[in-house]
Amino acid sequence: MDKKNRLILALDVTDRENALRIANEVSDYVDSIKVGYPLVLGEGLGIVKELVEIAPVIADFKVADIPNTDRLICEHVFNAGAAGIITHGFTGRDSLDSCVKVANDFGTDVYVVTEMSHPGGVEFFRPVAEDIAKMAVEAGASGVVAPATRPERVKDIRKIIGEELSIISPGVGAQGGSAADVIRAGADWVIVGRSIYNSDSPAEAAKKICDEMNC
Ligand code: O7M
Repeated sequence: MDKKNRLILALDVTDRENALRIANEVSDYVDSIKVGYPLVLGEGLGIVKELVEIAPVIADFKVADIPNTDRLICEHVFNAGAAGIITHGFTGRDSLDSCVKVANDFGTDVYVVTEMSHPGGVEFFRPVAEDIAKMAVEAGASGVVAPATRPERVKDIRKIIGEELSIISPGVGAQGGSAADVIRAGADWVIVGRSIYNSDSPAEAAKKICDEMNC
């Protein structure tokens, strides 16, 4: 993903019309659009094919299954035109390897969730987040997902993964995190949903976040 705006839109609206309107309005300010279950369950995987005409798409299916099922999910998503996929890591190295192999075949990216941004994200993830980050490096993932709500954890995870992998970081705005703080802590991109798509002017909201990050 080209690092121009450092902003990834989390497009968690559920209908095609709003999705395409918002994506078009913010396209100058985002490097990628993250699409997950809310929109794909609402409109089908075909929405990815439409959105890739506007910006590169990261498919957030938090893939977490046995290697064969993970492979099938990744193949579907990349055949639809997604440039990247988000996977869990707690399912183990063989499952992650399966996703990375498909991504390498397509020339696309895999991002692995380390610790989640919501309060419950510390309950089970905290003790294993750093091991998952190490595994992401060893498996050849493109990057990891780490919480903008806890910039100190982004710093910890950056130390583990080094400079080669990217950190994409959700939790800015609606969840209380600051874009500038988490970029300073070592994130490459912030992922922002509600603060943009619920705004009366998604473009202005996206521009404001970009300005905060000096991009
Ligand atoms: O800005 P928001 O809070 O409206 O949206 C944040 C988006 O990031 C939303 O799509 C979440 O599903 C996602 N997300 C988190 O909020 N926290 C996490 O720990 C991980 C993700 C995510 O994108 O995982 C890949």
